[in-house]
Amino acid sequence: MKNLDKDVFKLIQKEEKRQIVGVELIASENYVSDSVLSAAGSILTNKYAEGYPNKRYYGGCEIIDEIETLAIQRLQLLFNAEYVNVQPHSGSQANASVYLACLNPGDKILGFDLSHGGHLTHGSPVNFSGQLYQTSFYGVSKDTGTIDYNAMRLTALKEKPKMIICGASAYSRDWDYEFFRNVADEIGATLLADISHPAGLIAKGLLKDPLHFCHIITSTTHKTLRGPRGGVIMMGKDYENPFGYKNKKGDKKMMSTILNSAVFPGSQGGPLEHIIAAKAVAFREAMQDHFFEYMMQVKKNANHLANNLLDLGYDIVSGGTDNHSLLIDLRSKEITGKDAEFALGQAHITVNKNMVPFDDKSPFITSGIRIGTPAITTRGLIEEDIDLITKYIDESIFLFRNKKSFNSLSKKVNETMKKFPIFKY
Ligand code: DSN
Repeated sequence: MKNLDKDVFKLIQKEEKRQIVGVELIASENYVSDSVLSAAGSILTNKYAEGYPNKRYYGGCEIIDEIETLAIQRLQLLFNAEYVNVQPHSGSQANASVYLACLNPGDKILGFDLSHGGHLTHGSPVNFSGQLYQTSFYGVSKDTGTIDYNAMRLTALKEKPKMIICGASAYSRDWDYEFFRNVADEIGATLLADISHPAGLIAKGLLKDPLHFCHIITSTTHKTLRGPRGGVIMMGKDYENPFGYKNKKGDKKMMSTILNSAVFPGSQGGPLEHIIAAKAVAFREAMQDHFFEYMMQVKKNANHLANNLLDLGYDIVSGGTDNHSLLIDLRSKEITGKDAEFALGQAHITVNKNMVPFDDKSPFITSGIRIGTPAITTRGLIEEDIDLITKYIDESIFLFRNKKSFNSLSKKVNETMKKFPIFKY
């Protein structure tokens, strides 16, 4: 390629190398296909298309309309959803749009506690969601590390939130959406499921389907779904105003219309049509049989890694995993999450430090690390390779605690990852 900006492209090449030589264990990351990358890097980035297909505020949108319509149709098929919006720039934007559609500032919401595995946009005081709305939280039980459903119900009955949010950033178990729906019905609340993390597993039927029970679903497209960075909103079969939704002026309107207006013009301007094209490509990939095999292997790898770590004396919150991720409580290993993240980084293994439920350390230090298998599974690692990764994780922590060099370990990690190229599909 001619005329590249050398400063930027040298850095992109360095980052590409980092992604190739290391073990990527951040639960929310993945490697997209060449086709997704090509669409995301295409000339579609040049086009403004405020509005929706066939209802745009700009000329020249005929082809863009076809692309966005493809993305919509494919996402509908993938999740068996009746309503979808593919325009949110991110999961946070998708959630912001849903709140704008359903809530007034000052209304009450009930979400999963960030320090137990929830997400910033589910009511954290440092996020707009905790500043615009009155928040209360549910969490996990200290004994089991799994959601305390009865306590959640009691909080809901006491606080009577207008919206209940299920979904998490660091929770390795499946969700009882039916229980949440019953509680929402008891108090007349709207039920939102943010499935950003497990979306790919849900699409392939490997976890419970929230579209049967939750009024509205939001997701990102770049985690287990393995698409470009972005967000979506969906509704299941009940979508055309079955819950007596009214807009904020009290007029009865279709929820789909209210949600579309909340995305554009409510909270976003021009959609990122290059990203919407890349979403369309990823949704098609996720409809293929090989994506089911991929998701199965992601689960097997996560489960295998959890069992290996348990055998080595690590504490896993909730004792294991149903999905693609696990949360390790490092307190028994006498290392903080921050130090463990650093130690693994020295060995070219990337994770993020993470609070564990009932953590006594700050979010900058933490007592845990979160690990996920979507990215390494994309590269082709299976159970026998996970045995090696487990050894590398354990060795990193040993080397850090004993102040030893990481040179030989990081070389072993790089050699291992050479066998698993990216962009092979
Ligand atoms: N920060 C993302 C994650 O890693 O889970 C969610 O926003």
